[in-house]
Amino acid sequence: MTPLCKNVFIGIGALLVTGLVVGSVTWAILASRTPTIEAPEIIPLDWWQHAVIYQIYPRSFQDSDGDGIGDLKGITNRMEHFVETGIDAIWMSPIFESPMIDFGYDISNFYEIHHEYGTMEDFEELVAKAHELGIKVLLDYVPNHASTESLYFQRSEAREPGYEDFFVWADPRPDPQNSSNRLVPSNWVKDLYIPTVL
Ligand SMILES: *[C@@H]1O[C@H](CO)[C@@H](O)[C@H](O)[C@H]1NC(C)=O
Ligand SMILES: [Ca+2]
Repeated sequence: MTPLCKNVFIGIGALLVTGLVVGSVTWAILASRTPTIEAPEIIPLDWWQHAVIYQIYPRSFQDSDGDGIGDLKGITNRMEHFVETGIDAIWMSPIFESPMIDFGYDISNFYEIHHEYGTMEDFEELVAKAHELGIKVLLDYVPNHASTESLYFQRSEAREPGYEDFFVWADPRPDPQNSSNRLVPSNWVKDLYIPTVL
Protein backbone atom coordinates (compact mmCIF):
# COMPACT_ATOMS: atom_id res chain seq x y z
CA MET A 1 0.00 0.00 0.00
CA THR A 2 1.35 3.40 -0.96
CA PRO A 3 1.65 6.07 1.78
CA LEU A 4 -1.05 8.06 -0.06
CA CYS A 5 -3.52 5.16 0.10
CA LYS A 6 -2.68 4.63 3.77
CA ASN A 7 -3.39 8.30 4.56
CA VAL A 8 -6.71 8.16 2.68
CA PHE A 9 -7.75 5.09 4.69
CA ILE A 10 -6.79 6.72 7.97
CA GLY A 11 -8.71 9.83 6.88
CA ILE A 12 -11.85 7.82 6.08
CA GLY A 13 -11.50 5.88 9.35
CA ALA A 14 -11.20 9.13 11.32
CA LEU A 15 -14.29 10.55 9.56
CA LEU A 16 -16.32 7.43 10.35
CA VAL A 17 -15.34 7.52 14.03
CA THR A 18 -16.09 11.25 14.23
CA GLY A 19 -19.45 10.69 12.52
CA LEU A 20 -20.35 7.92 14.99
CA VAL A 21 -19.39 10.02 18.00
CA VAL A 22 -21.28 13.13 16.76
CA GLY A 23 -24.30 11.01 15.82
CA SER A 24 -24.40 9.30 19.24
CA VAL A 25 -24.11 12.60 21.09
CA THR A 26 -26.89 14.16 18.96
CA TRP A 27 -29.12 11.14 19.55
CA ALA A 28 -28.44 11.28 23.29
CA ILE A 29 -29.35 15.00 23.43
CA LEU A 30 -32.53 14.58 21.37
CA ALA A 31 -33.63 11.49 23.30
CA SER A 32 -33.22 13.26 26.64
CA ARG A 33 -35.48 16.17 25.56
CA THR A 34 -39.21 15.98 26.33
CA PRO A 35 -41.21 16.33 23.11
CA THR A 36 -42.69 19.82 22.64
CA ILE A 37 -45.73 18.59 20.67
CA GLU A 38 -48.19 16.69 22.85
CA ALA A 39 -50.01 13.75 21.35
CA PRO A 40 -53.57 14.83 20.47
CA GLU A 41 -56.15 14.01 23.12
CA ILE A 42 -58.86 11.68 21.86
CA ILE A 43 -62.23 13.19 22.80
CA PRO A 44 -65.17 10.82 22.51
CA LEU A 45 -67.90 12.39 20.35
CA ASP A 46 -71.63 11.94 20.72
CA TRP A 47 -73.46 10.56 17.66
CA TRP A 48 -74.95 13.92 16.66
CA GLN A 49 -71.50 15.52 16.55
CA HIS A 50 -70.48 13.46 13.53
CA ALA A 51 -73.80 12.19 12.09
CA VAL A 52 -74.99 13.04 8.59
CA ILE A 53 -78.51 14.40 9.02
CA TYR A 54 -81.01 14.68 6.14
CA GLN A 55 -83.80 17.23 6.57
CA ILE A 56 -87.16 16.20 5.16
CA TYR A 57 -89.95 18.64 4.43
CA PRO A 58 -92.80 16.08 4.75
CA ARG A 59 -95.32 18.05 2.67
CA SER A 60 -93.20 17.87 -0.47
CA PHE A 61 -91.09 14.73 0.05
CA GLN A 62 -93.30 11.84 -1.11
CA ASP A 63 -97.07 11.50 -1.55
CA SER A 64 -98.23 7.91 -0.94
CA ASP A 65 -101.99 8.25 -1.49
CA GLY A 66 -102.24 10.53 -4.51
CA ASP A 67 -103.80 13.58 -2.82
CA GLY A 68 -100.82 15.67 -3.89
CA ILE A 69 -99.52 16.20 -0.34
CA GLY A 70 -96.44 14.42 0.98
CA ASP A 71 -97.06 12.17 3.98
CA LEU A 72 -95.42 9.90 6.56
CA LYS A 73 -96.07 6.69 4.60
CA GLY A 74 -94.23 8.30 1.69
CA ILE A 75 -91.20 8.83 3.92
CA THR A 76 -91.43 5.25 5.30
CA ASN A 77 -91.58 3.89 1.72
CA ARG A 78 -88.34 5.72 0.90
CA MET A 79 -86.40 4.76 4.04
CA GLU A 80 -83.93 2.52 2.13
CA HIS A 81 -82.98 5.60 0.12
CA PHE A 82 -81.38 7.10 3.25
CA VAL A 83 -79.40 3.93 3.94
CA GLU A 84 -78.08 3.92 0.36
CA THR A 85 -77.00 7.55 0.60
CA GLY A 86 -75.16 7.02 3.91
CA ILE A 87 -77.51 9.07 6.08
CA ASP A 88 -77.34 8.53 9.88
CA ALA A 89 -80.49 10.43 10.87
CA ILE A 90 -83.53 12.12 9.35
CA TRP A 91 -84.97 15.34 10.69
CA MET A 92 -88.56 16.09 9.73
CA SER A 93 -89.98 19.62 9.69
CA PRO A 94 -93.02 19.78 12.04
CA ILE A 95 -95.53 16.95 11.54
CA PHE A 96 -97.92 17.98 14.35
CA GLU A 97 -101.55 19.02 13.82
CA SER A 98 -101.67 22.51 12.36
CA PRO A 99 -104.00 24.85 10.41
CA MET A 100 -100.94 25.28 8.12
CA ILE A 101 -101.01 29.08 8.07
CA ASP A 102 -97.25 28.84 8.64
CA PHE A 103 -96.94 25.36 7.07
CA GLY A 104 -96.67 23.37 10.25
CA TYR A 105 -94.73 25.77 12.45
CA ASP A 106 -98.11 26.97 13.79
CA ILE A 107 -98.93 23.91 15.88
CA SER A 108 -102.51 23.56 17.14
CA ASN A 109 -102.05 20.18 18.85
CA PHE A 110 -98.64 19.00 20.00
CA TYR A 111 -100.01 15.49 20.73
CA GLU A 112 -101.38 14.62 17.26
CA ILE A 113 -99.96 13.98 13.81
CA HIS A 114 -101.21 16.45 11.20
CA HIS A 115 -104.10 14.64 9.45
CA GLU A 116 -102.76 15.24 5.91
CA TYR A 117 -99.49 13.52 6.92
CA GLY A 118 -101.15 10.42 8.41
CA THR A 119 -101.83 8.91 11.81
CA MET A 120 -99.92 8.08 14.97
CA GLU A 121 -99.69 4.48 13.69
CA ASP A 122 -98.06 5.76 10.49
CA PHE A 123 -95.57 7.66 12.64
CA GLU A 124 -94.83 4.60 14.77
CA GLU A 125 -94.28 2.54 11.62
CA LEU A 126 -91.92 5.20 10.29
CA VAL A 127 -89.84 5.17 13.48
CA ALA A 128 -89.81 1.35 13.62
CA LYS A 129 -88.58 1.04 10.04
CA ALA A 130 -85.99 3.77 10.54
CA HIS A 131 -84.59 2.08 13.64
CA GLU A 132 -84.62 -1.31 11.90
CA LEU A 133 -82.38 0.22 9.23
CA GLY A 134 -80.17 2.01 11.78
CA ILE A 135 -81.52 5.51 11.05
CA LYS A 136 -82.25 7.92 13.87
CA VAL A 137 -85.35 10.14 13.75
CA LEU A 138 -85.35 13.79 14.84
CA LEU A 139 -88.56 15.80 15.22
CA ASP A 140 -88.75 19.54 14.66
CA TYR A 141 -90.52 20.47 17.88
CA VAL A 142 -91.66 24.10 18.21
CA PRO A 143 -92.05 24.91 21.91
CA ASN A 144 -91.76 28.70 21.79
CA HIS A 145 -95.01 29.55 20.04
CA ALA A 146 -98.31 27.95 19.00
CA SER A 147 -101.23 28.36 16.65
CA THR A 148 -104.15 30.52 17.86
CA GLU A 149 -106.15 27.28 17.43
CA SER A 150 -104.05 25.58 20.11
CA LEU A 151 -106.02 24.85 23.31
CA TYR A 152 -103.04 26.18 25.26
CA PHE A 153 -103.43 29.52 23.49
CA GLN A 154 -107.21 29.66 23.80
CA ARG A 155 -107.19 28.74 27.51
CA SER A 156 -104.42 31.23 28.19
CA GLU A 157 -106.24 33.97 26.28
CA ALA A 158 -109.36 33.24 28.37
CA ARG A 159 -107.09 33.37 31.48
CA GLU A 160 -108.17 29.91 32.59
CA PRO A 161 -106.53 29.08 35.91
CA GLY A 162 -103.20 27.34 35.34
CA TYR A 163 -102.84 28.61 31.76
CA GLU A 164 -102.51 32.38 32.40
CA ASP A 165 -98.75 32.48 31.88
CA PHE A 166 -98.50 29.93 29.06
CA PHE A 167 -98.09 33.01 26.82
CA VAL A 168 -96.74 36.52 27.41
CA TRP A 169 -99.67 38.95 27.48
CA ALA A 170 -99.68 42.76 27.32
CA ASP A 171 -102.59 45.19 27.30
CA PRO A 172 -103.30 47.02 24.03
CA ARG A 173 -102.54 50.76 23.58
CA PRO A 174 -105.35 53.28 23.10
CA ASP A 175 -105.69 54.51 19.50
CA PRO A 176 -105.22 58.31 19.49
CA GLN A 177 -107.31 58.51 16.28
CA ASN A 178 -110.24 56.47 17.57
CA SER A 179 -111.11 56.17 21.27
CA SER A 180 -113.07 52.94 20.80
CA ASN A 181 -110.17 51.23 19.01
CA ARG A 182 -107.09 49.56 20.52
CA LEU A 183 -103.62 49.20 19.00
CA VAL A 184 -101.08 46.41 19.36
CA PRO A 185 -99.01 46.87 22.54
CA SER A 186 -95.54 46.77 21.02
CA ASN A 187 -93.73 48.35 18.11
CA TRP A 188 -92.51 44.99 16.90
CA VAL A 189 -92.83 44.69 13.16
CA LYS A 190 -93.70 41.49 11.38
CA ASP A 191 -91.38 40.20 8.70
CA LEU A 192 -93.26 37.19 7.35
CA TYR A 193 -94.85 36.39 4.03
CA ILE A 194 -98.05 35.33 5.73
CA PRO A 195 -100.93 37.65 6.64
CA THR A 196 -101.18 38.74 10.29
CA VAL A 197 -102.32 35.73 12.30
CA LEU A 198 -103.88 37.67 15.16
C1 LIG B 1 -113.10 52.92 15.67
O1 LIG B 1 -112.72 51.64 16.15
C2 LIG B 1 -113.79 50.73 16.26
C3 LIG B 1 -113.22 49.46 16.91
O2 LIG B 1 -112.13 48.95 16.19
C4 LIG B 1 -114.39 50.47 14.87
O3 LIG B 1 -115.47 49.55 14.97
C5 LIG B 1 -114.84 51.78 14.27
O4 LIG B 1 -115.29 51.57 12.95
C6 LIG B 1 -113.72 52.79 14.27
N1 LIG B 1 -114.20 54.07 13.86
C7 LIG B 1 -113.63 54.76 12.84
C8 LIG B 1 -114.25 56.12 12.54
O5 LIG B 1 -112.69 54.36 12.21
CA1 LIG C 1 -100.67 12.26 0.62
